[in-house]
This record gives sequence, structure tokens and C-alpha cells, in this order.
Amino acid sequence: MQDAITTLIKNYDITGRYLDREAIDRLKSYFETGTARVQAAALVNANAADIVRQSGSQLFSDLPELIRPGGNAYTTRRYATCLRDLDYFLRYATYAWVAGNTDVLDERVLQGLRETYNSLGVPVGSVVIGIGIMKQIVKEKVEAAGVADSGFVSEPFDHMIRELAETDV
Ligand SMILES: CCC1=C(C)/C(=C/C2=NC(=C\c3[nH]c(/C=C4\NC(=O)[C@H](C)[C@H]4CC)c(C)c3CCC(=O)O)/C(CCC(=O)O)=C2C)NC1=O
Repeated sequence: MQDAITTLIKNYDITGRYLDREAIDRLKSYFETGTARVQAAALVNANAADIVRQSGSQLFSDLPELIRPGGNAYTTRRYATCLRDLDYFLRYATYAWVAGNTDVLDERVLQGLRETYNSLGVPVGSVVIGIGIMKQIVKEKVEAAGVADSGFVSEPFDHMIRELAETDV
């Protein structure tokens, strides 16, 4: 698992370079957004159950066939498992904010996920829509709380969306 700093240092060490202008700029931007990243993570921590519930409700109202007989989230067990998956995506997104890096998502969340979903008939396109809905809800909450520099908020969600959507082709 890597974070913004270890990744940068590793890259410079490989080529034996001192931290140059570009490295300093990247470090500055990471430290300048640091407080906001931690604030956003704390905000999600305090509202996680709510965010997951709201995201699920909107997903199932946009795609009601998911919870009808034959739908992948039909039955209480699968409904709950779907919400659990959304909760995983949310929790790991907060780790990625704090790390300033999406590596944790590749390693802990996305690896092998598409294969698992395919083998269980979980519709990846609908999962991607669910992550997009959750991103919107989280962005609104973070902005409403007045957390500065919220540009980083979307990053982990966009990364998961991109990776899942891409590997589904
Ligand atoms: C921390 C990293 C991590 C992730 C991401 C993860 C996902 C994950 N989701 C699973 C199942 C599942 N995932 C869903 C999700 C959905 N179905 C839908 O229709 C919706 C579109 C969607 C919710 C948004 C469902 C319904 C199942 C159960 C499928 C089944 O057993 O038939 C499974 C199979 C094992 C299980 O049932 O627990 C895994 C491994 N597990 C992990 O450890």
C-alpha cells in the first residue's frame, strides 16, 4: 500500500534525484489539502450509515429492477450485501483521501472484484452507477460542511468507476 509521499520518494530514489521543483509542488499541494482530507474523512465517518442508506435508496429507485424478483439485490440477504459493498467503497474512499493516493483501492478493493461480480451475476454497470450516486451525495455533504479544497473528494470514486467500467468491457 502506498501513499502520496512514499510514491514520490520511491520515484525519485529510483533515479537518484533530489526532490526538484515538480516534487516540491506535488508535496505542497498534498500538505495544503491535508487538513481538508482529514476533515472530509471525519465527516464521512460520522455519517457513513446515512450516506450508504441514501445511496442505496436512490440506486434502487433509479433501477428498481435490481430489487424485483430476478434482480441481483432481490432477497434481504443480497440487498444487505449490496449495501455492504457500498459501505466498503465509502470506507476505502476515505483511506484514499488521507493517503492522497488510490493505490489502496487497487490493492484492497478492486483486485479480483470484477471476476467475483461476474461469477455471482452482480451487474457491474449498476455498481458503477451506485458509486456515482454515492460520490454525489458525499460531495454535497462535504461542500455543505464547508470543507475547503474539496476537489480531492471525487478522486477515489472516479478511480473505482473508471477501473470497474474499464475492466467490464
Ligand atoms: C473490501 C473489499 C471487498 C469488496 C468490494 C467485496 C465485494 C463483494 N461483493 C460480493 C457479493 C455481492 N455484491 C452485491 C452487490 C450488488 N448487487 C446489486 O444488484 C447492486 C448493483 C450491488 C450493490 C451496489 C450482491 C447482491 C452480492 C451477493 C451476490 C450473491 O451472493 O448472489 C462478494 C461475494 C462474497 C460475499 O457475498 O460477501 C464480494 C467479495 N468484498 C470485499 O471484501
